[in-house]
Amino acid sequence: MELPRRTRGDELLKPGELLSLRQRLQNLSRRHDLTTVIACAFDWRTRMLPFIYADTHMAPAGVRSIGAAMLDAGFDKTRIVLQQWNRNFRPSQMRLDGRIPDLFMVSSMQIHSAECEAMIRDACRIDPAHRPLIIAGGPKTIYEPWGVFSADPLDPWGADIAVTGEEHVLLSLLEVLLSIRADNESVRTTFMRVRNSGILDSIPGLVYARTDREGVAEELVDTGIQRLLGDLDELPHPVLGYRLLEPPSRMATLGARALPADQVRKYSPIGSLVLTLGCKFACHYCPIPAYNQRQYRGKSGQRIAAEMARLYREYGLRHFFGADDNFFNDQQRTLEIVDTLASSEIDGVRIRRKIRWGTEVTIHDTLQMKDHLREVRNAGVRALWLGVEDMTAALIKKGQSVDRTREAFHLLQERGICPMPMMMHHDSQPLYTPGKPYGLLNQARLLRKAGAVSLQVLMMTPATGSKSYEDAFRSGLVYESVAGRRVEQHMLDANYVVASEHKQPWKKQLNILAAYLYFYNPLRLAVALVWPNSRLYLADAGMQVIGMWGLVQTFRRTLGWAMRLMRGPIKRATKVPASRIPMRSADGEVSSHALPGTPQAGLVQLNVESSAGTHADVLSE
Ligand code: B12
Ligand code: SF4
Repeated sequence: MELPRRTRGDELLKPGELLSLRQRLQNLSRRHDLTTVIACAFDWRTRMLPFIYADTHMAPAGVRSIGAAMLDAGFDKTRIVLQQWNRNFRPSQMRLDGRIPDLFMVSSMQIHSAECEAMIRDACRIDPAHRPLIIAGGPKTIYEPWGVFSADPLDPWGADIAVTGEEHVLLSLLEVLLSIRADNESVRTTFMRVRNSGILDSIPGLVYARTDREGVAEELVDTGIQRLLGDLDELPHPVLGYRLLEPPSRMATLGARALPADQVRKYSPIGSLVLTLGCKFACHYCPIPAYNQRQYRGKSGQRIAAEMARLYREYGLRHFFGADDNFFNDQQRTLEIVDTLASSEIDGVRIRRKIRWGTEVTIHDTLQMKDHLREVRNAGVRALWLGVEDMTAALIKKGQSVDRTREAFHLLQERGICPMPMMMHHDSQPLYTPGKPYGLLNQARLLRKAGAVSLQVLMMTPATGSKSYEDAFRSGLVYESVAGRRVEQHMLDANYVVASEHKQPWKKQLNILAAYLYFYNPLRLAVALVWPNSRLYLADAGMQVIGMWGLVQTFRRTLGWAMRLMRGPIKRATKVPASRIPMRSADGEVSSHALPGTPQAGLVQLNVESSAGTHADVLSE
């Protein structure tokens, strides 16, 4: 089920709204000496193809943006801890500026939920009198905010509040809390004092627990779907977030200082940057269009050029990854960005000579842009990840076909841009189809011949916040356990076969390994180096090395699962994984984030059918 859309015309913040909020907080922060730790949850069991290098060599933009917003607001005692770099970090032992922080924030994707929970539990070990205000956010809480709360009196733990939105939601929350914070009062005490007063209900994008018992949520109040920032130029500069990174270490505690500027590039050689957000397509398995409330948001070319130049100067960053959902989504906006970048300079030298970057696009939009791919390369673009999914469009039609995919790949190769296909394996796709382009290996071969430099093959897996999410559970497609092993959240990364109607699902698991092995192997590496057949041969060889390393990890992690799938039995899930804690909106109606099956606070039951615009219908009081 998709996130509901706000009333038409009320999806976006008013122009300038974030700027004035930032200004107000800058004034307010002078009276509050706050220390903040922002942790990025990372489950190491997810390390495998197709993201094996990027997952740890790119300081994530989510925590950096939140850190940048804090620093910009005037809270310079802020530290960002990445579990990717600090595996042993224990929130219960953290000290910043010699004291337990006032705020502890956690950011998590769904697949890193176990680590997110472990960190929150650990933070809850801090004596309540000194405990920081615990705020959870990021892609996990955007779709499943209840996942950071406990309803079990025998097992109390939980965040104080979940943010289901972006920077401005957090800053609005802080503005309210700091405006009413008494002298020497902890921020958490202020929060507890006002939580039940309804004062937070005017900030859309929050979910908090109403309770009288520490760590036990009796009901969750959802203030609704956030308003989105339309003009991303209003965001604080990303250079700020990099100043706050905790240096990599094996310690449970924090270092005395943040990572020095001259070390940033060593640990995070790729800089992820928000350029645009949103996508015009409506793939049933994708939550992105609904999350963005069908809006397409972006930064100006000038702002992007300035950000890249400053990040290059301050940290020596030369490689960037655009956090775009579909960078070519809107041709006019794309051209404005690439033309500006192509004509920009850093220290008198064209940007493309200093900076290389890549991002995500679709086949359809690449072909629409075919006359402009030279400008795209001149803007510094060297790699584009394309959602090919299934070349024959048997899974989803979004303007791709075998010929169109080939054409797009050839055009990109010709222009010196690496085409990086992202494929989706599904139940009806065989491993090999003689003479036809339908099989997975046939497509991997076609893509390779068309110039693909890397390969991503994921299994079709229900995504939270997507249109087809609940149907996958209701129809019995999704597994609960296989051969006695439960499907855990870290396995929802689409590398594991966890939702299938195939009679022999182990074949699907092995097909993915076979496709990767076909693509990444020592023979191809040798060919790439000895008989290069394109100008992109160095990138090709590099990707082969990373690919083989990742493939070893993928074998190690998923082969056992293939064996279990072979052995069985497979137990299927019967219910959508909804909140067990009752939820409601601030005015007592149905919560915007509740999935069907969620108990309604004060009411008996929610209908299991969803309806357009609302997540569930109230059956009875
Ligand atoms: C870049 C990217 C990656 C990179 C990440 C590298 C890195 N270290 O940064 C790579 C390529 C490695 C990657 C991999 C995967 N990704 Co990815 N990725 C993205 C992408 C395109 C951009 C992420 C980003 O930087 N966004 C910009 C930042 C600013 O946004 P943000 O992280 O959402 O943070 C904002 C808010 O969430 C909020 N927020 C975040 N944290 C916090 C914390 C607090 C306290 C608060 C208050 C607020 C808050 O404020 C932030 C500022 O606006 C997003 C889609 C998107 N456009 O966001 C998907 C996305 C994050 N990926 C997703 C997925 C599923 C994956 C994979 C599992 C892929 C797969 N198999 O399908 C793997 C996981 C790999 C791993 N082991 O972790 C999903 C996550 C869904 C979910 N519910 O968790 C997303 C959202 C795409 C989607 N389907 O919607 N990904
Ligand atoms: S094209 Fe990509 S981003 Fe757009 S809706 Fe489809 S899967 Fe999502």
